[in-house]
Amino acid sequence: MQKLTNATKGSLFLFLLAVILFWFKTYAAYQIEFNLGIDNTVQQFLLFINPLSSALFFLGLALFFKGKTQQIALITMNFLLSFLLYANIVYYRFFNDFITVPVLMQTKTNGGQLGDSALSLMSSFDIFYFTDTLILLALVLLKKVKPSAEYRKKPARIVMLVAVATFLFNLGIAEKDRPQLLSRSFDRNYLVKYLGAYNFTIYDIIQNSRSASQRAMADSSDIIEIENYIKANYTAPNPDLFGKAKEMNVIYVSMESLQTFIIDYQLNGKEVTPFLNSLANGDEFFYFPNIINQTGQGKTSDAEFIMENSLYPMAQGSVFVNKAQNTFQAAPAILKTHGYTSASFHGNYKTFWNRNEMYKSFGYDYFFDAEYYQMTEENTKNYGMKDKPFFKESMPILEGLNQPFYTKFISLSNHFPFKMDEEDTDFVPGDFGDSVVDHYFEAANYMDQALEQFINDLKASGLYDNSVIVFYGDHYGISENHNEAMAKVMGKEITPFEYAHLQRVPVFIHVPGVKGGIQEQYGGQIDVRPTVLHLLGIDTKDYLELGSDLLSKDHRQVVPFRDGDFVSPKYTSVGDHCYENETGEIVDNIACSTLAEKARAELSISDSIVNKDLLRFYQPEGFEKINRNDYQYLGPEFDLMKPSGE
Ligand code: GP9
Ligand code: MN
Repeated sequence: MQKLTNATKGSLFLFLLAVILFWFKTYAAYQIEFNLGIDNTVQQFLLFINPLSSALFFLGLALFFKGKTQQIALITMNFLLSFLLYANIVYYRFFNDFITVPVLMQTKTNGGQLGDSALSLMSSFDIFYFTDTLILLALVLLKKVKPSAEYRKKPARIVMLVAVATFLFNLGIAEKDRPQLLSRSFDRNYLVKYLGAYNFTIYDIIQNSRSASQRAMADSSDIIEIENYIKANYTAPNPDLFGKAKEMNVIYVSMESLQTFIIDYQLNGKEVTPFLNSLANGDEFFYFPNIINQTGQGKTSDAEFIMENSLYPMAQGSVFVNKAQNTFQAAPAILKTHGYTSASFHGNYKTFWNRNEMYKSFGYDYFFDAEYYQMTEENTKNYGMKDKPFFKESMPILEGLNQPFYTKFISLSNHFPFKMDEEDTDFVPGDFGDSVVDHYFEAANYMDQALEQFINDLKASGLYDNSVIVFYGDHYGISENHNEAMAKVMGKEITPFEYAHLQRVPVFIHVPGVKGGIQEQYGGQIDVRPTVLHLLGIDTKDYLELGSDLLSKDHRQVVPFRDGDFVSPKYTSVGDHCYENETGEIVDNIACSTLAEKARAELSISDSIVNKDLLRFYQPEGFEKINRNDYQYLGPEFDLMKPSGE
């Protein structure tokens, strides 16, 4: 320290002052402006320390200069960061969301819209967010701190090292509290909460530039081969069922974490899902017990993507998060040209899984998110609304929609770690020595009751008789970490073959006036869209999709998982092994090899479409292109549709 000249001390003083003021200001902004949903003390702690690494890093860059330039660099950097923070604050006041690169790219819509009201979103108190810049400026202008005459590398480098170490420390704790935070990147709120508003911006810039370069290298010739493949593999509809639900409403329900093994399962002699069992064994619904989930890291959002686009999700990350700006020809958009109104209902906030951006590309007219529901303490658990109040409060909104409508309800209660509030269940949990598995039964039982309540309400409203209703499990609820307990549940060892078959998710389809029943054919979530569109009398031959109608006699039964494994009626391929379904025994790989090639080809075609944004080069006949700018989900106060009770 003694070696440092006074001038260096002065510049370090100014730097440290800048860091501390900036740090505390950012923390204050988090508390005052953003609703980040802090659940525990680890998150509280992370929120507090997360501005530090970026403050040290960015403001520290100034230390690589000397003299006046150093002071100017410090103040400029401080101003730029403050401006970024403030821009986020103003944007958040209106959109309840953070600024992302795509948002900046489409200033015409978001920015333009914000432009009109930006002034009304600002207040004189906001000068607070620039006080540190002003203090630094005053100190320099009044010559209270002298500029450092010489450039000293050492302190600058130490500061950079400390910044990186602080960031890694921050990231380490965040990953522990929320595994796969960066790779799954499920919600901007979470990234800001764990890593900070500035680090989030950097992360967002990196993600977007990666995505943009893939897209830029593609051109319209890339679509030709794909179109040929898909059209050659088209599955013609079943003529007996085609158009049986013409012009009827569509109601999808995403059943959180529901796996097929639970259907007809009895725990201590008691059915876990008596209502769904009655549907599975009755004739009002088609019941498909052999549909596998094809989701990847995007979980619920991947399931939504597959169901509505009949394409595969991404191998890594969530397509909802990474490709929301792409051109899609999703079910709501297809049905729009047939006069349908579309809406998604979900008792969680709209930024989760970037739904509010992706739904624009899908052409959703409405998105009824948490803001439309009574998110009281007793109504919510974990990510949001409990299923019973969720469906209850959704009913009046649903009844208010123009018909025919295409709707989707995303349930939440049966979510990891599954434990229910006492007042919501009297179902006795399992006793398999694994809390997650044990509580899965009570949560699934609660969801079953909520679905029964929903169907009863649909019957009472008359909608049951003119709506196609699709229930689907979104993805597994119990991961392989719980194989030991699951072996007890299933009464057999969970081999890789058994685990692959545990990836089955139940699919139910009700078509008014059509007799249902059990449909044993193998299929994937990818096959549901062509099945439903054909029931509605819309031929899918012009769409670039990879699914095949489950109810057609030509239905294709080689069903790829996202990782390239697959299930087919005779063989199942997992990793390097080929299993015979009948025995569950490993057989020679030759049996699987042709099928494996097919599975891989389909995945790679889908990956090309998604990664290179190829649908922008393809115009299906009669389809009206979606313009994302026509859609905004601004919440009840901006919508014509009012939330229930108003
Ligand atoms: C959150 C809900 C759950 O909105 O969809 O997401 P998940 O963790 O299942 O992907
Ligand atoms: Mn889910």
